[in-house]
Amino acid sequence: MIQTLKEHLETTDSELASLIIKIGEIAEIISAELPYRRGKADTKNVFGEVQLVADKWADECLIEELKKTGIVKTIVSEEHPDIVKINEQGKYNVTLDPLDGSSNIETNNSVGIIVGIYKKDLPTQGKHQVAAMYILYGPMITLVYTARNGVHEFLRTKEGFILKEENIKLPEPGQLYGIGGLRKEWQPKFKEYVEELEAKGSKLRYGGAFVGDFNQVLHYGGIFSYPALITKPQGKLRLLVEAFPMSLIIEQAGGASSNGEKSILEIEPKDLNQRIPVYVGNKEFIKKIEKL
Ligand code: AFP
Repeated sequence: MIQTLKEHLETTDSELASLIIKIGEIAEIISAELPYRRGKADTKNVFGEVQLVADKWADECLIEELKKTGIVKTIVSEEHPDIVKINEQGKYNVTLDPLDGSSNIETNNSVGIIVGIYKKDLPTQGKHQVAAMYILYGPMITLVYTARNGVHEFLRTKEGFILKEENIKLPEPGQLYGIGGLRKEWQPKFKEYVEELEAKGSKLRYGGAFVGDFNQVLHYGGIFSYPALITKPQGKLRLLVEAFPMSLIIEQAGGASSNGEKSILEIEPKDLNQRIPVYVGNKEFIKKIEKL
């Protein structure tokens, strides 16, 4: 029998459920607009990256729509240098990567939205998230969420988001690896680790959008990493808007997250725009990384 996202969220706090449902609805609006918003904007984001019209628009759309809910207090977005204050009375603080992997738009490869939801004020450790989710625009639109009750995946259909897979657990043994950054920039020990994976028959799958690459690991098992690089020891991914939500999801799916030393969820953020080396996947893969 078909189960909708709303039905699945019936036992979750009603305001949190409405927020997750709302984000799913906004994601559909954004997806429908992507063909018309592909160009480059004449601005850079806080990380000095040229923004696309789509990035900026997705960000504005999410913020405007979330304002209307009345339950969002603040938002930390990849597109804003500071915390965006929404409603002092709001109950939730939200982190947004409004269009993850946006450089994939031009080639029509995967992009998506990554969201973390907190009751605590931001910035705080990822372990305080009450929920995390992502929406993946691939051949289909899927929504993956955890409200700390396991990881569940929904598929966008004419009936709305319907349950595709409940309580996803990372398959054992993990099959894939997807690693960002130039190979010549990887730390020597990490390079050896990857060569070992290759020798054991792990398959490379890398698409250049965290949402898409992560989703493959969730379904096939293995490891996704944007590692510490020789010239960029903090890697590329953003702690608050990218690493924290995905770390909660992977840990809820029975996997592990690490910055090379400990669970990413335990890291105390020093600033909103901090980057972090990311290693997420099956526990046994991540344990080995921590031993390097
Ligand atoms: P964009 O949003 O600029 O496309 O960056 C995407 C991203 O932050 C993350 O989604 C990917 O995992 C990573 O960067 C890809 O980086 P490379 O282009 O260096 O592979």
